[in-house]
Amino acid sequence: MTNVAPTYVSQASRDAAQNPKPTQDTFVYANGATGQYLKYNLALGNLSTFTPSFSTNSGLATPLGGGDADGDGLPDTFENQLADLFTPAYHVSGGEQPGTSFATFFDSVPQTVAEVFGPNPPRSYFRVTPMGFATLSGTQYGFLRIDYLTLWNRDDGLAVSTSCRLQLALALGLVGIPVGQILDGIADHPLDNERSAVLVAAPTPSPSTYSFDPNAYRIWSIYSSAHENTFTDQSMYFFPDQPIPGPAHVLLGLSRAKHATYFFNPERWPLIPPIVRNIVYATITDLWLSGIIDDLEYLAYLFAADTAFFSCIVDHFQEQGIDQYAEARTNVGEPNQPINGCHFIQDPNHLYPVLLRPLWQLN
Ligand SMILES: [Ca+2]
Ligand SMILES: [Ca+2]
Repeated sequence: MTNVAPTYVSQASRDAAQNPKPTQDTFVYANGATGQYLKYNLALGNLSTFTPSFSTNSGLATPLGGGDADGDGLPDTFENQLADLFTPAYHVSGGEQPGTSFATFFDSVPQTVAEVFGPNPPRSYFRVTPMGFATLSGTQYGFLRIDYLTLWNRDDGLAVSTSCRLQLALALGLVGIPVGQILDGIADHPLDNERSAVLVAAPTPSPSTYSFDPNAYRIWSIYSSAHENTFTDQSMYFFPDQPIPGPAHVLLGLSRAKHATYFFNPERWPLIPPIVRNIVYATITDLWLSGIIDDLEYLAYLFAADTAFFSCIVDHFQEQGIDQYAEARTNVGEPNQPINGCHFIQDPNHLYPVLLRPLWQLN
């Protein structure tokens, strides 16, 4: 008797779905200000190749201030100008629940919502912080990290039906992963601090001194945070072939309800990590090959895995057809020296550890 796997009608679609191609075209728009976009290619490990797009004019002047209010050695004026040169343009998903919006917060801990705005246009906060120096090809560069925060009053959670829960439990039960923790991680909750970040660098005007000329800086890497530090973490890094001069504004998609940040349209983007999905499919095949499950059970397990991975536990996004710069952009200062009424970033259960978490390491 030969082992021939029973035909499964959605095999092809499953294979395609395991390596979904982000819909690049979704983010190529004519910009009202300049009509210009620059494109960069990248290959990102086991993720699909995709092409972030950039526009070149944020169209909003950032208020300037003197001094160095957050005490990090970078003048306020410079921080604001630099952040403005690279501020993202956001595609905010349609279909948010009424009342779910970008928020401002009281100048205190714990982080507490003061007012809500939008979600159109978005509202953002940023932090510019020194990272150190590195010498490449005989030129010393000063590196800065810019966090761009999109802070919501709440996360409405991923809608997971009872049927979806059962399919997920069936699929993950095969490999001994309890679903409770995953479902907790994608459940609704008050507050929703999301972000992207940019690593920029400029040649130093003198040894180990940062340039305070914003126009001298270029993007070396971009980070998009999605379900950061959870089982379903989909955060990604983009490393351009050549550093990107400003002004350059990466276009980001913010998923519905969860507000995860992507370089592309994340509609139906699978959240269960590829390695877990592959182990589940391999296990199903092994069980069938060794005769532990019969043809019917084999198909039932495949159906459960397909449904759970590619229909249930996925992000959602409704394109509104516009990319928008944040209407208000506020410099939060540093975690240990907040400015502009942003002491809420010191909440130890929310932004404080997030802002201190390293995103890039200089060698
Ligand atoms: Ca400063
Ligand atoms: Ca700063």
